[in-house]
Amino acid sequence: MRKGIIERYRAYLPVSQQTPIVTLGEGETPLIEAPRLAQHIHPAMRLFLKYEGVNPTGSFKDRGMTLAISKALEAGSRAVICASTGNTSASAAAYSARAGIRCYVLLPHGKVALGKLTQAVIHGATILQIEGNFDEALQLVRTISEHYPITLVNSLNPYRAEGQKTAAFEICDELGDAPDYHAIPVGNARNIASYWQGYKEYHVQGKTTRLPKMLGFQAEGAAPFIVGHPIPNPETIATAIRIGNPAAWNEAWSAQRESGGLFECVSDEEILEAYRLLATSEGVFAEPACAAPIAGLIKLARAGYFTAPCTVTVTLTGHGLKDPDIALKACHYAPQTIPADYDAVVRALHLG
Ligand code: AN7
Repeated sequence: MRKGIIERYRAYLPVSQQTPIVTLGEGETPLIEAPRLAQHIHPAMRLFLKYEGVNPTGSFKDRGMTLAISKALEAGSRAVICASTGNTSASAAAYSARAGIRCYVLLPHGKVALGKLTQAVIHGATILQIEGNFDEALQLVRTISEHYPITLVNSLNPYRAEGQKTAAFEICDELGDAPDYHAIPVGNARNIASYWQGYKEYHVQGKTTRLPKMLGFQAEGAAPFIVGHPIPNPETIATAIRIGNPAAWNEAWSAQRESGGLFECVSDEEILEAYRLLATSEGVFAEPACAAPIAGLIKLARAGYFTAPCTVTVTLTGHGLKDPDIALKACHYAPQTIPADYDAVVRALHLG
């Protein structure tokens, strides 16, 4: 049975025997080697995909949410609130239902993938869509959590980061050491900081011999780390990372600086191309935001960034089924309907 990340990594997490554990069996996600994709990117690269889409609610958010909700319950909280581009709200809604507490959600109107919205609805969250973007929603829920006894479960909640660092532990446990590079999509920027924290903790404990360079990738239209300051109107097809004012600004820069990594951005076209490439060449379906680091690795390799043989891990943060509309559009799918007839099928398949 999957114990969940709190039981698995209890020694590294701020829990006690008194903490009520709210879990859905998150973590232990597959680390999938991707030889075809690696060959496409750089012949001397070994590439591994950390497929976080198979977490209970379909994204990496569950690692932080199990801890945030458990600690909220321990503190006697009866309600939580978050702003979200979709995955945080899906996870918060599910873990709140599991814990038997209320969940309030603020979403940017019209900019949340249907699968994610559906999850918040089915788990019984109270949902409001605001006429504004994620950054504005986050500001609102921060203020509300200061005025009412409602726990904020956005990644400003320190337990979120603690839970999310366990993905780095799993990678090291499986590879036997840290990778040379870790590539990851960046939105509010907590996850890149959490991974870096996880890699550092394992290194200090003597579990690994090295630290990876952290490579953070943003969409061109939502790339505050590339322009060097927050931006007011972020825009990208990868709605998960449609964020202009990252909350973990300083921590993410520290991860980049300390690790000797970098931030880079890719266009929506490059994202969609990498998104299809991942699905067709490796059989892995991840949501568009996850294609940003794949597209980014392709871009870096073309620029000659990778010279020696290296091991690269990529976090695929969310499941592709979250956003089927984009997938069908990206593939220009046009249904072909034919008679239920043997000859018609053979003809339509160009077999005879
Ligand atoms: C699939 O759900 O911010 O850089 O409100 O859903 O830690 O913010 C989601 C972010 C990457 C970026 N990939 O992670 C939210 C939200 C996916 C995501 C990110 C998100 P951070």
